[in-house]
This record gives sequence, C-alpha cells and structure tokens, in this order.
Amino acid sequence: MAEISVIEHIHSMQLKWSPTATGQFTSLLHDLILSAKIISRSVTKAGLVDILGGTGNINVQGEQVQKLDDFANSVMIYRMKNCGVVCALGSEEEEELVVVGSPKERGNYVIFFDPLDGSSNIDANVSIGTIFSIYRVEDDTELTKENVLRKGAEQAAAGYFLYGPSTIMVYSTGHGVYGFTLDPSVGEFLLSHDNIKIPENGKYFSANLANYGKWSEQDQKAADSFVQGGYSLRYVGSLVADFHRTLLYGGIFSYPADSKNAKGKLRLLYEANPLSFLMEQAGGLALNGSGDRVLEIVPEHIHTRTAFLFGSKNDVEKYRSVFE
Ligand code: P6P
Repeated sequence: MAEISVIEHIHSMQLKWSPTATGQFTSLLHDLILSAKIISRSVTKAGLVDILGGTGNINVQGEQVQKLDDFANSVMIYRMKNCGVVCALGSEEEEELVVVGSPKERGNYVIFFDPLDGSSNIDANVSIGTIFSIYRVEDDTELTKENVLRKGAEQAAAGYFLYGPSTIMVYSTGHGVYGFTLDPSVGEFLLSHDNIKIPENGKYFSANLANYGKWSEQDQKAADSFVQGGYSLRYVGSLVADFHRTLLYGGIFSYPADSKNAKGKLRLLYEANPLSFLMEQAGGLALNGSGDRVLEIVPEHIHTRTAFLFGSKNDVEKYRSVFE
C-alpha cells in the first residue's frame, strides 16, 4: 500500500467531496494528530516515568482520575485552544463546555473528546484510546445550547486513536472509514486500513457479564442467545479497544442500561456518537436501549449518557429481535 499520510488522505477526500474546503479542518486534524503523538509517547513509556497511577482526584463522572488522564486532557485542551479553528470544546474530564476565542475571532469547529478512554486499564498496560467528535458551525455563530449540543448525525467528522501494540488512528468525514498506523521511524500515521467495512456477521459477543443480574429481562435473553449460540466472549473494558476489534472482526458489543445506570453508562457526545458515526459508515448498526439510532439522540448536556449496542448488522438485529 502506498505510504499515504492522514493529511494527504484528507486532502484527497476534500478534492473529491469538499472542493471549497478552506484548510481549517486540515489544521484541526493536524493538531489532533500531534496531540495523539504526544499522548502515545507518554503512554508508551508510562512505566518508566512517574505518570502511572491516580491523581487522588475524582472527575465529574465520579471516576478516579489517573495521572495519564490529566496529562492527555491538558494536551488536548492546549492544542485545541491554540489550533485557531475551534470555537468550543467539551471533554470527559471537564464539567462544563470550554468556549474558545471571542465572538469576533472564533473558528468554525466544535470538538468533543474523551482524552484517554479506558484509563482504569492504564497501569495494566491494556490498550486505551482517545475518541473525538467534530461539528462545524457557520461563521460568526453565537454559540447556543442548540448549535453546540447537536445530534450525532450532524457530525462533520469522528474518530479515535488506539494506543495498543501499535498506535492507530481511525476516522471518517462521512465518506467511509479509514485507518492509519503510526510509523515511529518517520513519525507519521500512514494508511493501513483502506475503506473499512464491518463483516455482516461476527463470532464475538462483547459485554460486561458481571452486570447481567442488573440488566432487563430482554437484555438478559438477548445476551443468552449469543452466549449459548456459539459466540466467543471478548471484553477488554476499554471501549476503543472493544470497538476496534468489533469493527475489524465483526460481532456485537452491548452496554445496556441497568439498575445502577438507568440511562446507560457510556457518554453520548464523546463515546457513543463518534463511534456510532464510524460504525454506520462501515456498514454496521449503532443503537440505544430503545432500538433507535444513537445518531438521532438530541443531547441534554455534554455528559449525557446512553445505553449502547453496536456491531455487525445481522448480529445487532438478532439481539434486538427479542424486544419485538
Ligand atoms: P465497566 C472505561 O472507563 C469506559 O468508559 C469504557 O472505556 C468501557 O467500555 C467501560 O467504561 C467499561 O465499563 O463497567 O465494564 O468497567
């Protein structure tokens, strides 16, 4: 495969789909990529420097903040504030929306991100990732709840970085899903997964079965059909890792609402929406607990949660068949 970098790839996509592009999105993508390279460098050598373990703080989610969470969040916020094209950002680690620039000099993009998803796995050297969701707003837009908290179907782009055996970037601008692998020898993400499509059927069922007793009867019945149906169980506990495996191998992932998380645990704006955008672009399905498209949910606030079911079309339809 030719050594195509992400920036080359986005330029080729813009020539085909957005010939009037101003370069703002490329600038944003460049700073996202730089953020990921810096985070990847620290994740890779975390055991050798004093950046493992917790900070002793609890975030807005009520979760233990790991030192690498703080580091990744500060890197992302600095770069997004200084790339010159972002007018607002929302982070898993920040309670409120962060508005960037003044009304007269604002960029045209709003970005939501989980700076380091799966951080409870950091000290065990398990794959973790950064997830991002990008919306475009028109020039001189007065930022309001309506034009910032929009449904996922209106995303301009979405993607993630996966810090695993290799560091991979997967993104879509609505014209297919593309994966790039970081080549440390040249310091670039190079195209490695061209136009990813999820298999229509898979053999992996991915869920935290320790929650089984808290699920609805239908979710229990749906899970039974996979556990007893010859599927293999795979559950990393890092959403990005579980998503990436499902995207490439097929199968189904389910994190239902339960008696502890009545609205679901996973966050809509910077987990479910970006991953649902990718899943649909790759030919899969991504639904909430009612069987509706995640991308049609209108967020109530930046930390809105949702039940999350995604994967191969036939597997998701099989799961949902018990609700009919
Ligand atoms: P549980 C990690 O904290 C995370 O937000 C996702 O990455 C992951 O899918 C989920 O929580 C794991 O949750 O309840 O199975 O530990």
